[in-house]
Amino acid sequence: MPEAPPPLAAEQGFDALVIGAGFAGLYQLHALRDRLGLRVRVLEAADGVGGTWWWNRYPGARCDSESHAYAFYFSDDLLQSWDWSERYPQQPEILRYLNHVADRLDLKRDITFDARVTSARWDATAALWRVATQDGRRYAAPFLVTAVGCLSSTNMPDIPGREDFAGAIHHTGEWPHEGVDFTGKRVGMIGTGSTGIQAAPVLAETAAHLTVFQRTANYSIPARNRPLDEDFKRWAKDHAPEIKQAMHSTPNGHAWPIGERSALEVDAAEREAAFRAAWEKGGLALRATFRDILTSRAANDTAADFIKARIREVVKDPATAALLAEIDHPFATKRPPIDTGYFETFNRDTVALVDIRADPIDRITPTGLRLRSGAEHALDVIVFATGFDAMTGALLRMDITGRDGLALREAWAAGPRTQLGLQVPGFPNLFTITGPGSPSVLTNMPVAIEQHVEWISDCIAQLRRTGAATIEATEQAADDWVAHVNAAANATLMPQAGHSWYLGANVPGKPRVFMPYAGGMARYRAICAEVAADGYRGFVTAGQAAPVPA
Ligand code: NA7
Repeated sequence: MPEAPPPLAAEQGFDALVIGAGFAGLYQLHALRDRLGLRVRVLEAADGVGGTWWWNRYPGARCDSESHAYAFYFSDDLLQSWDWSERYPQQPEILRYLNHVADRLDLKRDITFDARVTSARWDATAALWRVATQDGRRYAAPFLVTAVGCLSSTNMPDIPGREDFAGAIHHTGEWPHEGVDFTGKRVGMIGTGSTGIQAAPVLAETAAHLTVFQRTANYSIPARNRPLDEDFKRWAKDHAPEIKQAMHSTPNGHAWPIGERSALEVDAAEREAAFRAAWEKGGLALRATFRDILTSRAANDTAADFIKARIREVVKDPATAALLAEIDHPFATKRPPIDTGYFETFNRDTVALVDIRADPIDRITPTGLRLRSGAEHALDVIVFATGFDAMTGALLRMDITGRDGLALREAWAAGPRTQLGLQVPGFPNLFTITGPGSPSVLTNMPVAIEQHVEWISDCIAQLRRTGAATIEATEQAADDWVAHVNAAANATLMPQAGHSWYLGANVPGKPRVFMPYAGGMARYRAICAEVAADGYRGFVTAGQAAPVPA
């Protein structure tokens, strides 16, 4: 006879449940607990805080936002009590920062670690979300906030033969905590997105040989990373209010403005000088050199041609250079990587580039990878830098069910539908931080996260003041917002990158819908504020909870 399953622990009740303890979950816990006085529990799958930065420990993992901007700005104490060491922070430093935040705000006592959420169901009678975790524990609360990140559900391509491989296979997004020793190993890396572009130079330093398997050639701009000097650190602390103000005024939440001129209104020499200056300075600001790089194909071509010329200049072998520079989409229409020595890496004798667009991977064999042509690549380790089931993957794998048994998977069968990326019709009191339909991945993430956390917290505070039990986005509002998100994307060149994860195109079978809001963070912030000021237009409130004094 099969053994009886262990009895489920008694359900624990809270005012709000938050899923995830990265940037978003930590701030959401602080905002609801310490400002609103709610009883909050955070459920986190990992055994520590950090979210994305807990999982992504691959060699070279680094943030593409500048460190002084990649931080919480809601608390002067946090800003003044932390020093970043480099222009672009490495993963271990960001993880230390998030632990510093959690300790400074005394957050860990309200986080349950090793608690992967496996289901969340709306109980309409009790007006409660009932949430279960993998270990069989159960929780309930009127409000459920997902803080699961946009890039947290790994995309592992279904290449046959994985189980036959005699060596080791690792995905960059689930990297072993003890690290991987590549010394003397023949390494194959699949994927040339931001991750592969960061990892390749570091892998090449220790591996006996590195083969990069490229399906789509990619632009990349030098990061020009460097240690920060004391003067800069002091300046950033002293000017925190101005930096915050600047980040809030730009479309992408970075502190630099978008150029006012068109790339086409200056002559070739002036344009070249502007691109050259941005290239030498390093970082993502190159795409802001001129105002129309993301909106005019002709303007974009000038930036694309500039970068392709740099690739051909750096890479010595003409065939390799041609393959790296044969980029099929406009610049910055896929997430533009920044790098430390990526193209230079291909000048090493021990590094090879293989074009798997022309000759796709057929299967993994016991000794390596075989391509469709029959070519064999002998490998000891395969690194999948193949990205994520972005924006919706982590939400859909949690088995969320709303009103009348509606599964989120069903509601989003044709692609995500949200009001402002914050709520989904049919799912009362569920809030999705940096959800699809919000600017999220098109911005400097902490800026987007702070705005969402504050909007959600204000909304919950307002409900408690009025005594309403639930809030839910209307179908009409979601339809209107999806139309607006599409229009905003179509006003840019971004939908032209047909294989980008912004469109869900990297995951076989995923609906092709442009998911993030491309209308800009500043405009989005204004829309969200207007919606709230207009009595939460596009949402309905219902029911009667006991009003709570403000
Ligand atoms: P990305 O940007 O999605 O890049 C994944 C890479 O892996 C990209 O080059 C893909 O090629 C390639 N890929 C994906 N699936 C396959 C298969 N089946 N075969 C071959 N190659 C494949 O993920 P990253 O982790 O680099 O970056 C994610 C974000 O994290 C990044 O944008 C930052 O915001 C941080 P493709 O282009 O699809 O042809």
